[in-house]
Amino acid sequence: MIKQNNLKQQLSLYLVMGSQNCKYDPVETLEKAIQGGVTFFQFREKGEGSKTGEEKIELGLQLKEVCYRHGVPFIVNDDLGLAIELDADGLHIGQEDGDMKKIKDSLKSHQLFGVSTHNVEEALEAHRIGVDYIGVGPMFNTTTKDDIEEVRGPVVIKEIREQLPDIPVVGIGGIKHDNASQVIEAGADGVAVISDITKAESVDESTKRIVEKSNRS
Ligand code: 3NM
Repeated sequence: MIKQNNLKQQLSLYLVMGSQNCKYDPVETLEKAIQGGVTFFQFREKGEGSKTGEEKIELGLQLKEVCYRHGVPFIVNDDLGLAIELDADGLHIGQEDGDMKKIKDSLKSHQLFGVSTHNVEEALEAHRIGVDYIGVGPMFNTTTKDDIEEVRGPVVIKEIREQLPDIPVVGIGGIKHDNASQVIEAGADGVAVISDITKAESVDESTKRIVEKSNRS
């Protein structure tokens, strides 16, 4: 349904979030973030304090409902079973989350497949497998994820763009309103953000600020 055509546009502000990242209620946080301008959403219920089992499924259903009401794609992080069970719009995995090709083949044809990459080699491999989009990180320092790779910054996006001019790309890691434009200028179609939205005092204001600052114009 949402496959490909306007994917690059839809990736412009990608909120990645689980309940463990939120200052406020996660359903309210997502609602406010979408009002503020979020265009793509990934349910990443992972790490300390995150929900598991039925609670995770229940939260996923609620967040999916918010996305559907607003026409925002709902992507599940890591958990193929959950992506199928919730009939999500797609699945996003990291480099260590299993055999990429097998996972891609397990998805339904309408489901998008995104992969986290950190350098040109990983991006080329993801492209070879036929992923719909890639995340590239970390752009900047972050405390949200402990096991990040070396920070090389937006230059990695520039390098990937030289090899893969058309692949949909988002930058991730430490992106905030004051550095988002560097990621877009390096060639990304969008920015993926956790804490600058989920930990903000005002979720919608913080989201709007990122939208304003990351505009290409
Ligand atoms: N992946 P924040 S960095 C989920 O480098 C994730 O691949 C990364 O959180 C990568 O926006 C990251 O709060 C955390 O910095 C991003």
